[in-house]
Amino acid sequence: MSATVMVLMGSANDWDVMREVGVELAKLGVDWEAHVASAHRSLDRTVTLVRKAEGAGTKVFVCGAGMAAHLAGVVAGATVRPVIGVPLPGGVADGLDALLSTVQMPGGVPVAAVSVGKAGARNAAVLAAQMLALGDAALAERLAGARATQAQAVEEADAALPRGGGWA
Ligand code: RP5
Repeated sequence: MSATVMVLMGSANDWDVMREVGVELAKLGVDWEAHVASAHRSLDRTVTLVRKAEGAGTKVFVCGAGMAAHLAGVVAGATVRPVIGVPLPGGVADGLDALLSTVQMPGGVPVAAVSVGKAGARNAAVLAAQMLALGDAALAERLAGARATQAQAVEEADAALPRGGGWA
């Protein structure tokens, strides 16, 4: 049995950003596992890993890559499970390059692209949880709770601002 969400990244250097996927999934009570698997440097192993995981119960794949970011697309070609791509900064155009690679999938092989970098890693986790919540009422409730907590934090930040004349 493999984890419900499999997090893949093209390089160990991507972990600083991609760990945010695990942090967010753990908060939502979704089990996950992470692997370094490169579309370019270890193609055969990547495809084998994905096919095995699909057979062993993984429901959603989250793939982070930078530069010529082909990992999410390669994974999408190897599975019919949903694939979410996180474009990572660091290339010559600092993430715009990876974003363009991630969003330009040919018709018939979708990758859901999220924001570049840490915000994208967080959003990939939330989006994966939202997909899983379609068949899991308890997870849907936890997602609603997380949204409420987030809204409350904005209210608290607003309330903490100094008002008229408080800047001196
Ligand atoms: C991509 O190339 C990886 O996802 C990483 O973001 C980038 C650079 O990899 P390293 O040279 O740092 O291992 O495949």
